[in-house]
Amino acid sequence: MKRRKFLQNASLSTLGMVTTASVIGCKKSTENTAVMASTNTAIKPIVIATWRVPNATAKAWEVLQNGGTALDAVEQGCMIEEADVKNASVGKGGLPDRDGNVTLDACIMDKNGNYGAVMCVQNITHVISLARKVMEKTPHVILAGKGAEKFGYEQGFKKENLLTESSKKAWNKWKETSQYKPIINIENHDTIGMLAIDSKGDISGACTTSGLSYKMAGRVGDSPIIGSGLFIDNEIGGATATGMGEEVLKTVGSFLIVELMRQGKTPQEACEEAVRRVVKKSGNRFKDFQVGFIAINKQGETGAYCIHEWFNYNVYKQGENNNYKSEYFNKA
Ligand code: SD4
Repeated sequence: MKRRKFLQNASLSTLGMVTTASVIGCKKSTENTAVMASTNTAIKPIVIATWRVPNATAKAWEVLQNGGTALDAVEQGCMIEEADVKNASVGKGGLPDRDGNVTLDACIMDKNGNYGAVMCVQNITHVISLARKVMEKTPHVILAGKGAEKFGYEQGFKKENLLTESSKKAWNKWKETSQYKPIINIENHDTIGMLAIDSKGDISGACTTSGLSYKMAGRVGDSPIIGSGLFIDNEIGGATATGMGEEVLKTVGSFLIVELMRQGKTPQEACEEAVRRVVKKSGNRFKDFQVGFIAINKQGETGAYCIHEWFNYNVYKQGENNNYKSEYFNKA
C-alpha cells in the first residue's frame, strides 16, 4: 500500500516535471496537470498587489525572505496601507461615507481555503488582522458592523477615530454639492488586494479597503466577499480586484479568474476574460467605472487587466520591487 502510494507520487511528480514547461504556455490543460505542474519551476517567493504600494509589497517580501508564511506576508503588507493616512481608500485616513463615518471592509484567505472577513467596521484601523481573527478564532467567516467591532475590542484591538482632518475636509467639500459620482482612478494608490507565494510554494491573499468614498451608509463592496474581491485556491492560484465593487460582485470576478486558470488560462488571459465579462454585463456603463484585476498562478506567473488606462500594480520578486502599468480594455 505504502509502496503503491510512493509510486503514484513519484509518477505524478515526474509527470509534473515533464509537463511544467508545456503547461505554462499551453491554453488548455487538464485540472490534474495544472495541479501537478505546481512545484518545479515556480517563481517564489513572490508578492503582487494592486496599485502603487511599494512599501506594502516590501513589507510582505521581508516577511517572506525571513521564511514567513504567505498568510503573514499578506496580512503585514496590507497593514502598511491601513496605517498610512495618506492612502484615502484604506484604513485610517480612508474617505468616509455620506454621513462622515469611515467604514472598512477586509478579507483574508489562507492556503487551506480558509476565509475570514469583516465588513462595515468603524474605529479599528487594522481590519485585515481582524478578518484573520475571525478566520482563526471564531466558528464564522464574516462579522459585520457593531458585532465585528465588539469582537475586535475583545481581541485587544484599539478603538481609534479613523476620520483624519484631511478626510474630514474632503468630506465637507463634497457636501457642498453632495454629488455622487464615482471617479475613475481618483487615487494613485487605492484599495489594496495582495497575493503572495511563500518559499514553500503556498499561496494566500488579502484585501482591505474603506470602499467607495461617500457611499451610502451600510454599503458593502466586493472587497470582503469571498470570490469577488479575493479568491485563493492553493492548487491553482489567486486573484483579487479593485474598482467598482458592485460590478465585481455581479461577475464574482476573482473566483472566475481562478477557475479560468484551472481550465488552463494564464493569469493574464484569465484577468482579460474577467474584465470582458464585467464590460459585457454592463452594457455601455463600463465607460463610467473602473475595474481592475490581478492574478497569480502556482508557477508564480502574474497577470493584470483593467477597463480603463492607469490601473497599476506592484510585484516584488527575485529581489526587485517594481510597479507596472496594467494593460486595459477601453482603447476608444
Ligand atoms: C469597493 N472595490 O468597495 C472597492 C473599492 C476599490 O479601488 O477597490 N477602490 O467597491
